[in-house]
Amino acid sequence: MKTVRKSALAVLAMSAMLPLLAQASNPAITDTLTADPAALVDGDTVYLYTGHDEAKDNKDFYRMNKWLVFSSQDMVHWKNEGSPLAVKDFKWAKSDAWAGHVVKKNGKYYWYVTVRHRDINGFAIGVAVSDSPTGPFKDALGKALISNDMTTDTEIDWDDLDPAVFIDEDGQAYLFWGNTKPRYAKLKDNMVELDGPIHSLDLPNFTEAIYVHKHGDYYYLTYSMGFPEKTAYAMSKSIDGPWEYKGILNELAGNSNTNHQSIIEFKDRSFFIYHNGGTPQGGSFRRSVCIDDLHYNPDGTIQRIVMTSEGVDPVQSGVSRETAAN
Ligand code: FUB
Repeated sequence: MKTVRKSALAVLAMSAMLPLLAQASNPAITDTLTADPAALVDGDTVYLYTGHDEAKDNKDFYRMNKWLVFSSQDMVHWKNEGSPLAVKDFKWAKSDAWAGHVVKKNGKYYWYVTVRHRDINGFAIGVAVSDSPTGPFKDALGKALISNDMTTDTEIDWDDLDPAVFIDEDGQAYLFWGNTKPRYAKLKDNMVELDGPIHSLDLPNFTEAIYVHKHGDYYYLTYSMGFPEKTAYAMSKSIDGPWEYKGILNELAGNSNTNHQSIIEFKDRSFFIYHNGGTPQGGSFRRSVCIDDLHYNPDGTIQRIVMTSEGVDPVQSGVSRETAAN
């Protein structure tokens, strides 16, 4: 009897500890399909902005009409904040809510997105703005920020996609984007106008999903390489380059032929956020966001990502995976 009571108490004690020991898994979000992650650290919260795959199966193509937002304080528990932005919010856009990126500047949140233009052939980049990280967002310009007729040096009409904005320590913002040809331009302080010419970059086997971040003394430029895509990276001491190619950062993302990354630092840890087709019936057009740890070497290079099923340990709980196992 005593033993039974002791075991019951042990079970009770264990279940009381469960929230503390909560462990992530990959994919990190499983209640809906999420692709093309872009994360923003804002105080104690990480906001995760994603696309939403609606393809019925993986013989289909991308069916994407809106974007989603999730929030977390520990990188493990994600609150679904709904969909505060859709293609229909851009009157000049026709379809295709492809990859986007959100940054905060002067207390406002700017969401740069890929859409197909209604009147100008090809893909385009729009920008929406909000006073809150979870919206509502509204078209900040009433027209495209970048349209395909502004970049006429490729033969494809999908070269203007996957916007990513980097804001340097001096407050200067840069818009990066492109497919097959990586490009960047300065943004004015109002965040909705280019400030100067569009520059091209030279990156080996560049496909898309360009993303720029800074850590220590280095700028890092990550991007999808080849097809199916691996994530590669380059480093520089200056935002204007030259960029030194450093190799593969992430291997093929399982059964997804695209690979799209976001890299953040949150509470002294670094995270690599990407997508694969890891949910049941998942695949290249039914993708899901995953999160794994990212580690720098002492010389500033980045260790190759280890994609895991277990995901990351929670931030802030004070209970690491190792402690929990003991
Ligand atoms: O989600 C549609 C497209 O697939 C994105 O724009 C690319 O980055 C790739 O992930």
